[in-house]
Amino acid sequence: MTAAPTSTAPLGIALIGGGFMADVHSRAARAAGARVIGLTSSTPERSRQAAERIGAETAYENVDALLADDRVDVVHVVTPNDTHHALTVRVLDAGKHVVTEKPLATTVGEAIDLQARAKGAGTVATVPFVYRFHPMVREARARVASGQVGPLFSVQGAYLQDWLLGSADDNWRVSTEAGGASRAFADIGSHLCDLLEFVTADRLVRLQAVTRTVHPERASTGRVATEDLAGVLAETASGAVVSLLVSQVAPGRKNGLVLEVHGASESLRFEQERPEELWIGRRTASERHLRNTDELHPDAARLSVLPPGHPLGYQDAFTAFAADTYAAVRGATPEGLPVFADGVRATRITDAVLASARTGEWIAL
Ligand code: SOE
Repeated sequence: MTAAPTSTAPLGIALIGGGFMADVHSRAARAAGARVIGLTSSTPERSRQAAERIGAETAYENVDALLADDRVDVVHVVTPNDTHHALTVRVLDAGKHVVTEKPLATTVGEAIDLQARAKGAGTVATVPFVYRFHPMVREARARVASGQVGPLFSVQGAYLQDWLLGSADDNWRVSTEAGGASRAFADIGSHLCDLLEFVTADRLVRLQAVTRTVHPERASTGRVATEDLAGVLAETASGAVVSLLVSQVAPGRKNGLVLEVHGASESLRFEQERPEELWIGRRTASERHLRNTDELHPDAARLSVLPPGHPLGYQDAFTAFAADTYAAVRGATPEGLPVFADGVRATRITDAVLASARTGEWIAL
């Protein structure tokens, strides 16, 4: 069991990985009060460049050097998906707390293995399903929990991007070797399903899916086996009917995550590109509910760290996630912290989507 730090000195964090997400994680870590000690990337040269870019104190030669540094309490693993399992095992073996990017692993078995190892190590082990940390998501969740929305009839969700629209667009995520068997669904469908289950406190129990690879060849990957888009029909434990669309080839959509739930009394709609709003649909009078600290449920108010009219966004959600991870390292139990069990859940849903797309069958979860 890794002991919680007793001093109130800032926690030391380090990153494995030097891409875009290293920037996002390091900004969040600093804003959450941690000290960004160092970083290591795929080569010593890249480690130096990335450490300089994010302003980390140390560029480690390799992962061993990072793990040997006693100043590091928490390691953020922000590397390509195929490396998550092996690197996270090493972090846990070194007795450090860990944040591993989603997907937690590229197979359900490896994700379960990490969950078991984290439990054995007694460390805090979290996965950045950060959209949970928008105050208006917490507001939606509280409204469902309080019964204001009523029994759920249906849920409609989408997560649409266009950064892989053309066959010339490419990225390591496209390759099965680096990204895993699923791409669009593992990368962003996982966020959507996590948010759906988080907001509704309902579980997907069975699903049917269709996937498409619209570009069978891409510039540097060559032959592509991972999906560009997925359509999912599902049912929840409470009997709600769910329809989801996930695509990385939807022109004009940048990071368009939308979740709309329909209950017997109210509908709720959250759009991650307009995170300061929650649409509350009623048969008589619908409203655009803006973040307003006086009116929010307590869990939403807790995350509402700027006064109304001073917009919070993606990076703030990341900061709140980091702050709650570090609070857990210090022994707290923050509400709604996404842990490795949630990472395992996402890999199971992704697996079911691929299995259904392959067989045409409904898959039970
Ligand atoms: C790219 O699709 C990406 O950066 C995802 O990997 C993130 O999880 C998502 O939050 C934004 O889009």
